[in-house]
Amino acid sequence: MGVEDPAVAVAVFDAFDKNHDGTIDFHEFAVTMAMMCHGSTHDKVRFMWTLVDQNADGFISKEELRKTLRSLYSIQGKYTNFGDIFPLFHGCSQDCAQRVLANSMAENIFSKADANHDGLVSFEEFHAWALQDSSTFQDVASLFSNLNKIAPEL
Ligand SMILES: [Ca+2]
Ligand SMILES: [Ca+2]
Repeated sequence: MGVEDPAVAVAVFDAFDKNHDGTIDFHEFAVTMAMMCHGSTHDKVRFMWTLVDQNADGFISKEELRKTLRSLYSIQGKYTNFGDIFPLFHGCSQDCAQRVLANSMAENIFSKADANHDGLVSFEEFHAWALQDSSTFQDVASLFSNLNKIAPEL
């Protein structure tokens, strides 16, 4: 499939494989994508959480967030030239733009979501952040929606 980081590929797979039988059927995929487009904020938060908390320890580390965002931006980078959207990246390689975008988004989210400053984001913190900072949350949600485009490769 078209995701470079194996850990993210596994997490994407798990998130779609609702009945954990090791396969993703079209129904599971359609249900997940419909939820990502039309679901409540809570549903979207839950879905994102499953993907980002790669070691399933109940917390998001900045590294987990950065790696997930990196993969999501690399998916977006297949369809988008970042230099066209962000003048800042004009003349930068896609790889460089993806790294910078992922790092700055991870820093941005952590600075707002890690309310108790323990260096980790709990589910409650993540959920509270999604409600408070809805414009950034929507940006991230639209990145997750790009998973739709790699569906044929899954
Ligand atoms: Ca974790
Ligand atoms: Ca925290």
